[in-house]
Amino acid sequence: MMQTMEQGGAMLSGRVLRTQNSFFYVQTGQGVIDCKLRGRFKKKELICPGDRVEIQLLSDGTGVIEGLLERQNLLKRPAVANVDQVVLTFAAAQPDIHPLLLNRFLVLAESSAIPHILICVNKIDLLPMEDGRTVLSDYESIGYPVLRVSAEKGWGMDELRRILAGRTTVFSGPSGVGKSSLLNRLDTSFDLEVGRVSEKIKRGRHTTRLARLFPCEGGYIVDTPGFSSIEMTDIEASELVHFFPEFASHLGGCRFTPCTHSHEPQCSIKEAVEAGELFRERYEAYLSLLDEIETRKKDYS
Ligand SMILES: Nc1nc2c(ncn2[C@@H]2O[C@H](COP(=O)(O)OP(=O)(O)OP(=O)(O)O)[C@@H](O)[C@H]2O)c(=O)[nH]1
Ligand SMILES: [Mg+2]
Ligand SMILES: [Zn+2]
Repeated sequence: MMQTMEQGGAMLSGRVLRTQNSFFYVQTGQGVIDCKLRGRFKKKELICPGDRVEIQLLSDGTGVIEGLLERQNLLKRPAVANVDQVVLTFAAAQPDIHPLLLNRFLVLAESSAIPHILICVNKIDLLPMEDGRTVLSDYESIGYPVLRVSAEKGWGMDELRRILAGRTTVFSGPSGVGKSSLLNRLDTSFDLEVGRVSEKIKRGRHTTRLARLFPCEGGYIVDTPGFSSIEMTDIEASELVHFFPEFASHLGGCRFTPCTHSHEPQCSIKEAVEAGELFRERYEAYLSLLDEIETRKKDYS
């Protein structure tokens, strides 16, 4: 028994940086090791970037993933495990910010139990100075930190670096907003491919294809492919309101229970919107997403 155990190489723990076909690139204390999966994993578990794993080192320098450590959380689109913070990246222009899309990304991050959610507005160089300072200030007032940066000019990079220190940070957002450009600006050795925004439709070209972790500032930053839409597939209508954190203090006073805060009279959420205590753009996003979830339910029943 002892002998068979000793035949295997050393066990190491590490972090999955990226996956490609059946290979997993794992950062360990001994560098990045190309790993395959032990057969028993193949069906049951899907290992994704960000996962913490145990690997066995083989004599040829490659490894085999033997164990998957428990996840703190999982961001679903794109799949990244053990995320400390999400930086939802949008562009001040080219492409313009679509409030509903921004809110979809916010709800997705809230529903994935990511501890810190920030908004980053890139391409601030495309706006007149005064507008640049206030873009998305409404979101700041409800508690989401907003960073206003320019990858092209290098503006805001020191602040970004401070935020990244020691954490695993996912940059997500639509295609063409400059996620890869920002990462390149933080560390030129990443040398990530950057795409042009189409002149005609003002959209990105989906240049980045896979989520990938890069060591940075004592933590990791994750470049991800841009999404033009995110479906609310795993969210129930009744829980949606809880993913709008600033609505919480206005809950509990509705006449009807349950209340969907849409068509019901004497609804404390609607009253707060009318009184200007809740921001209408957020409430409208809530209604759109609620409608989408309810329609989806009808489709399947
Ligand atoms: N004016 C301006 N353009 C920028 C800035 N940052 C990025 N760009 C341009 O925006 C375009 C898209 O940049 P990418 O970094 O490929 O965008 P992305 O978010 O990684 O896009 P996907 O990988 O497709 O999701 C490129 O033409 C960049 O040069 C900026 O700060 N200012
Ligand atoms: Mg990219
Ligand atoms: Zn209500």
